[in-house]
Amino acid sequence: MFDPVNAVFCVRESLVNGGASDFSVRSPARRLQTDQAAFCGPGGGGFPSGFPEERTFPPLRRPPPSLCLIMSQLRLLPSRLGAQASRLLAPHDVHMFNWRSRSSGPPATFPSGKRGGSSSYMEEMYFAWLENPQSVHKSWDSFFRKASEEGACDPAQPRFPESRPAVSSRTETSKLVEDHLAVQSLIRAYQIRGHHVAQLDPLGILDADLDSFVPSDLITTIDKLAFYDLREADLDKEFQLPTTTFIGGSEHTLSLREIIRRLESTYCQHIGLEFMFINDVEQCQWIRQKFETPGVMQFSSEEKRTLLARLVRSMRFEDFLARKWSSEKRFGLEGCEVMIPALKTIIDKSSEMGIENVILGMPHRGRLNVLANVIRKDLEQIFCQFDPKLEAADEGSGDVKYHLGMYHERINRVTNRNITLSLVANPSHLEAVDPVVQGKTKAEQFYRGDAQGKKVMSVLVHGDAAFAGQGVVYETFHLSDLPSYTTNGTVHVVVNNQIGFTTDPRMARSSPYPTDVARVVNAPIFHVNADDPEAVIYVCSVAAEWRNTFNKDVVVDLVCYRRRGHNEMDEPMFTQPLMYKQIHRQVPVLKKYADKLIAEGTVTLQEFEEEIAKYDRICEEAYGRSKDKKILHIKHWLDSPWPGFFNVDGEPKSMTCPATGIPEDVLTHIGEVASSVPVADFKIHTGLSRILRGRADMTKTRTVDWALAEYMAFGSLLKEGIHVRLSGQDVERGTFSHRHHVLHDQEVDRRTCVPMNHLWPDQAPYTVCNSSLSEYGVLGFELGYAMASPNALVLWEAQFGDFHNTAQCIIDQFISTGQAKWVRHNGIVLLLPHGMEGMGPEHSSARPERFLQMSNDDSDAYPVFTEDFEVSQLYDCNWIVVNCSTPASYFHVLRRQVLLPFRKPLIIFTPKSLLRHPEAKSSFDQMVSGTSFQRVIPEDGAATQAPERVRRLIFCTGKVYYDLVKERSSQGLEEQVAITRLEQISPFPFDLIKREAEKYPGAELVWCQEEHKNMGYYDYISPRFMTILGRARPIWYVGRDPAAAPATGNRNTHLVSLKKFLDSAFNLQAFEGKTF
Ligand SMILES: Cc1ncc(C[n+]2csc(CCOP(=O)(O)OP(=O)(O)O)c2C)c(N)n1
Ligand SMILES: [Mg+2]
Repeated sequence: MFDPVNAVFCVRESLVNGGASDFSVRSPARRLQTDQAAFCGPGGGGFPSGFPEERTFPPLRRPPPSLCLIMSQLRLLPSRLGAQASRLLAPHDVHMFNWRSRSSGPPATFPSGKRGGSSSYMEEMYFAWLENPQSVHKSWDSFFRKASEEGACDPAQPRFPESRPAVSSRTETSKLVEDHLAVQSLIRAYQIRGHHVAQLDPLGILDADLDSFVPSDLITTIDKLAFYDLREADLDKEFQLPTTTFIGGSEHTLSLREIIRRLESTYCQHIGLEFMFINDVEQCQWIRQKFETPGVMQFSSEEKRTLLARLVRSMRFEDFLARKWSSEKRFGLEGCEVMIPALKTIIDKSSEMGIENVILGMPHRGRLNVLANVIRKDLEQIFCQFDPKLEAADEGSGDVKYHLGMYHERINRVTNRNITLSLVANPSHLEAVDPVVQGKTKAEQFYRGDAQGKKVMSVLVHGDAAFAGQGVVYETFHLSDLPSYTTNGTVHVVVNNQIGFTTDPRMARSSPYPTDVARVVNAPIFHVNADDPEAVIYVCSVAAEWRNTFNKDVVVDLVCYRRRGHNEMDEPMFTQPLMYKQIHRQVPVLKKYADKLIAEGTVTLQEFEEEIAKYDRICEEAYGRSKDKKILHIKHWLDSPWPGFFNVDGEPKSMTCPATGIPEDVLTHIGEVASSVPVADFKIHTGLSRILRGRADMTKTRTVDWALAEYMAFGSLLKEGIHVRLSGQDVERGTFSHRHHVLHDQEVDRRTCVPMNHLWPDQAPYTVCNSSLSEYGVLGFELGYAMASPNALVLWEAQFGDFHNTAQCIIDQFISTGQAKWVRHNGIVLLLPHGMEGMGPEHSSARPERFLQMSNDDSDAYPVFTEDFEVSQLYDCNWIVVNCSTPASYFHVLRRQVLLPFRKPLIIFTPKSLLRHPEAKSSFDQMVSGTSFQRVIPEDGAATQAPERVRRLIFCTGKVYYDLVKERSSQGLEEQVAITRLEQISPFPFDLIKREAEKYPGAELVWCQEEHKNMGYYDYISPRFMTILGRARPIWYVGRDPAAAPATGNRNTHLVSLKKFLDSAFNLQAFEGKTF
């Protein structure tokens, strides 16, 4: 059945949107021109020639002139609404326009038969009516009947009568249409802009959107009706409701008065909805239905009592801590106590919808409360954290209590289903944990085969200032819909206490709301006044339902306040005097809600008091037990346990460094697959065919280059059931076009093949994924991914090594320190292309000095060389730093990473020119069973024949080795100068360095590096050499002079400085007479 009011709305919308109505299937810009001509232009127009639909479009028929007139009036409406209306409508409409022009068909909610072409809609209905007046809605019937009588038109007549209809009836008809149109746009105005006037601030002093401007198209006073050319007298007229609203419930018409009342109550009370920018009409409809339908926010008394009980816990927990430890920092939740029931609702609803595992990330505010009342960590363990006398039982330096993580499996009491909750430990650095949580969530989904995110989901809690201010939030949002990074939707909860430490939101952000960043991914944003617990709970329930229906992000903005200072020691009146005067007057939400429930008879005062007493008792008892504790176990705060990986005491099951070589037939098989296209009818680029032929040749001759060595490391681990994931910018091909892990069919669009996944039928899966152009977000993500399981090799590759510094926070706060702070192992691998190759100050240095400076092995302690020195050194270190000089070395260190009985982050400085260097090849002999990673590769040439006659022993690492060898050969110094490579720089191979130095007792010891002296490795190796040599022999420096920039931008300068330090390296008189 057609519906005239909606038809009018369609026409109106198409005009306002520049033709881009929700249900158009044609190019909107064109439609505006062509359809107008078709209706009213002198020759009937139609589509311009060449327009694809030209051939199929039916011959033009004309509606009667009275309808033509109405339609042309409708087109003029935006200009009549005035510039202000156009301005207000513009941003959204432009959005719609863009979307529609890309759309391929009408959205499901509007069947094309019903809503086919918007601006010709009235015309379509007219012809439908002509054919059968019963086929259209009765209002259309009477409308056309009247118009026909007035216009006395007969569409079968080719000529229209000259006479115009009577002015008065024409005006009446136009007015009817215009009033309906006005009501449509009024409804739409509320849907788009109602949130601007919603009462979101519990304090009633700030507008949540930082703007007191009231949109002129919201009926906040009766005179605003004039905006729509409506009058007070129209308030009691009935209007047809469009299908784009649900305010009518089962009613199809409502009086204007009731329409406004219902819109006000949906959009302008304690909930402010931002969703009309979403490009998917079905999703918009879903939200409209959830919030507009009358009576949706009704709670049973059982639900209200549960909510009250949860508020009691939230509030009394903070009160208890405040009573017991009044001068301790805890970043209490007071002012946003509702966050606890809010999170619990999200979890309950998600559990109801099938979620079994929720991974949370959150900052300081209210964290202890979440641990106690959401994750349900034992209260006594929380209270122990307040006892300064307790001794730490675990290794590591630990962390403050409001950064620790947690993992808990339990029964969800509402749904009676199992649920696993984990809160990821995080540093003080706000929002840094966001991508880490997403990575862990993705991994958990991957291991469970939960590709759609139906079992595992993430929840991120944010502060208002941090959410708006920290760029990593944006980076994380941009991962949310990428196939290899999506977690299929996250529920974001913002604790919007309208302050960031001492900074007012008006100084902290330029966007109206702190949540605007979420708009980039079309996430709906639900603002809610945190002093209305029922509104909060409803919003959270819808948010969880949204996530689990559409698998997209959603934001809940809890607009609240902060009752105390930034922490419990702070005086907020210094900087926010007026705000805090109001806060001191503010009745706590628990009291307000309890009063309400008592007044309405849902609970009695006595029941309420008993609930409080019960929880206070629970706290007191736990406090009593906590006082008996003598030892603090950080292991109790682990967010990602790895069952079965360690022994029952949490120690490695062995302390051996396994051999990393593999059988030759495995090497050969991987080499063959790496040089093939394992699927039929797949045409690869000819250049790539050449590369694959090269790999085949290498395999036949039992050699590998860098890329093939990497292939063999990954492939062999996959064979052993180890999942491998390589992520980073352009990693699939490799920045230097050497890897080619994804083959692209040259003739079929988007047809690809990953030969690594065709190695063995029962192998583990390999994921290689080009990331978004982010380092902070993506490295954080991969770190989180690596956190989920020890049985995976997870690698992040920087495009060039120096780009890692935009992810410095992840490196400093998580990777280098994670285990010390949170007793959590992580085996992430960073591949950082590094090397001075005349490419300028950027792209040259991966800044090895920074990683080495953060290595925790003691430069001054002479080590005890136990039998397991190599492995125990690895166990004790905070990370491993290597610079491999051969493909075999790279192969072994990758394999060792997974075969070790514990996990440590591994930093690998990877080469650029060595990728194709003819000398940088390894033989299968260096990779077969029985071989293993060599931390140091000693000199094996002529110098070893008579070591006592060697004049100089040069130690180096990485690519400079090849420059040194070439120079030595050109100077014919092979017998006088030995060259030894450090493949593992940290932990420092004291034992092997000692052995090497002792092998050449008469040699001068030189450290040679291509980096500038204040960079690279020198500052790290120098004191360690001193320690191991007992300060008896100097270690001389050869390399580039100190500098501010890591490399010169001038190629000639680069070559001159290279020559200069190579000359010094082989000038055997260079250090004569010098003291150290
Ligand atoms: C990246 C980063 N910069 C600065 C800080 C210092 N800092 C700690 S809390 C805070 C204010 C946070 O405000 P908001 O995000 O609104 O959270 P709230 O404390 O209000 O809950 C600041 C600036 C930090 N922890 N992290
Ligand atoms: Mg804040």
